[in-house]
Amino acid sequence: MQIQDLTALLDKVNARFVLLLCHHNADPDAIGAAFALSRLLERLRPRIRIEIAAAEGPSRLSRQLLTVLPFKLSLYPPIENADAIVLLDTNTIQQLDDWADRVKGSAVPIIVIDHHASHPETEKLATLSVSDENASSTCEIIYRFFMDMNVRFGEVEAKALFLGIAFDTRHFILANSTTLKIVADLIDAGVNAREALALLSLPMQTSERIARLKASKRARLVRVGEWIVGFSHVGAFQASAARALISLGVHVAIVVGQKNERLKVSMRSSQVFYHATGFHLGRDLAKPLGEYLRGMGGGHAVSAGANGVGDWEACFKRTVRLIKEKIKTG
Ligand SMILES: [Mn+2]
Repeated sequence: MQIQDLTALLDKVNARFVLLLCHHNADPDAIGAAFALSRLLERLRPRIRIEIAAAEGPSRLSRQLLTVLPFKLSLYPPIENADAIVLLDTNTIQQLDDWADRVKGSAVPIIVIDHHASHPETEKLATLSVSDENASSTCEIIYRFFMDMNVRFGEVEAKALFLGIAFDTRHFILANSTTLKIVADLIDAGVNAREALALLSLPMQTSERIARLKASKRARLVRVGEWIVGFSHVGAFQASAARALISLGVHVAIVVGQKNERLKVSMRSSQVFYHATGFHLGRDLAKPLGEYLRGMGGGHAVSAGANGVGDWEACFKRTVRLIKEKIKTG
């Protein structure tokens, strides 16, 4: 599908009201793409009224972007009144939560614009669809629509597209040269990249900062061969505190939260540690530690958690033993 197919379809059904829907907890890509598309359609078909909505509202991060993008999401979109419905960044209709059945039951054309592998059920429902897996983001597809129609975007549309691309490529780590050329064009259109990227991180709450600082102040360090294991305890934000210890320089961080007898343990390790030792936090530490604490544990290679009963001193000793045993025999 191309943008011309979309406008032709809107003309065919004589559309006067078009609804743009984003998936639940809409991320910056969905929000940016919906806003930029609404601006493009306004230029191409000025008489069409457009509303944008996100199932269950936008994500916390997207809410921050909405403070700089000049549009409002409709809280109760009149789905039944739409002459056409466009789904953005939405792979399956279930991602529309409570609105899914109403959209499914609608007799009007449904247009899907997405960059994930297309889902058969969604394809069946769609009158028109793009599911371009080569695109970094839905925003990249919308950028191409602007190019295809020879419509130059303003600074604010460029910013919306930039934010969506930056978010979906994890700040361009996943971007290829095509995407980076688009990004350069958006910056040429007036986007201040540094200011825009700052919008993509949420300010840390004071309580979280204090938890991280306390955890580092209380940290006990143990050397296991060439590796540094950091152990600490804090009342809240254990996972964040463990990440903080890793960024300070430990290879393995274990942060315990204790409430009466109950223990909650968050663990993180550095990639370097995992690749050199093969020590899998979920399998080799969280699981046996959870059993030792008469609770449960598990997780991924460099990020895991456990809970149970006991005290943090015992937990500390056990952890060091588990790491020593495994690294020696492994
Ligand atoms: Mn996306």
